[in-house]
Amino acid sequence: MCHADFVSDEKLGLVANRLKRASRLTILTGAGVSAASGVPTFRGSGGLWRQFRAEDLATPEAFSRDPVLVWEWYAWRQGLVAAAEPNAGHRALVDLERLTTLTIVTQNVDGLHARAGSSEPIELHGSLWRVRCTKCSAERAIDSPIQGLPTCPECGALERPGVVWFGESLPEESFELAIDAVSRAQVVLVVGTSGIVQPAASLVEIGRARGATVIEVNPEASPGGRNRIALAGPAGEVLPELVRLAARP
Ligand code: BV8
Ligand code: ZN
Repeated sequence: MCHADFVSDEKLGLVANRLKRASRLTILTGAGVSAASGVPTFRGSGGLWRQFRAEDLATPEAFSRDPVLVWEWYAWRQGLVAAAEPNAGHRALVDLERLTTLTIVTQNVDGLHARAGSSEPIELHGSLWRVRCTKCSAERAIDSPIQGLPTCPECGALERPGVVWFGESLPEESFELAIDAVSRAQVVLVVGTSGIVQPAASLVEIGRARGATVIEVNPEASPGGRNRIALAGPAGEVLPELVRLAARP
């Protein structure tokens, strides 16, 4: 029984069977899958930092104008995520990986899918846990929040967060892999995204155009809207229930 009783058992059962029958499943996640871990979403109530919106700071212009302020924002987020744990929604996707062939395509930069144990999530927008040199592009992984302004160990120039900012192109290889994953999927499961940010949001339509069934897990999913099966509940509750039902013999 879905504790929060957001979605009827009958509907969950139908969707779980659909997931079970899919020989290929692609899961597109956004900030909502990390909400239960205490990581604020971008456009939800807790998404603001001081008086700034993500679109104000996550841009090359903001960084060249005030790298200290932008690095303070990213260090704050790195601290939040470092103190967070993957939640039941992330863990359910790890369990689901044992039941069927799936690919996770995430817009999130928090690294929580990988920390939960999902294999090779495609990180469309990069990661909080990578930094890149603004001069020689040398990239390195970090495992704790940045203090002050980081400099490149290779050439000494200023490093930037290893994420994709607004106005920047997505890593070509990642986006190609994501297009391939939705194009070959029988089911595209969309979890915790407002579908505002492009080109990530277009992946759902690409999947549907190739014949995939689209299922959405989101408290704000509109049952009748956008021709998809809507499970209007929180990922941390709906996904574990779905996987429990799909795992039944
Ligand atoms: C590109 C990394 C062009 C950084 C992010 C004008 C100028 C330039 C570009 C544009 C423009 N107008 C539009 C664009 C395109 C732009 C864009 O889409 N803008 C939006 C704002 C309209 N896109 C870009 O700029 C992209 N690049 O277009 O390049 C180009 C082309 C050719 C050559 C050169 C350039 C780059 C976009 C990537 C931006 N980077 N992140 C960082 O994180 O700091 S995007 C950022 O938003 C995050 O990655 C985040 O994941 C993503 C999407 O947000 P969501 O994940 O959906 O989160 P949101 O808060 O919106 O929604 C949360 C959802 O969860 C809600 O629906 C809520 O109901 C639900 N929820 C809440 N709780 C739960 C839940 N669901 C389930 N369970 C719960 N418990
Ligand atoms: Zn360098």
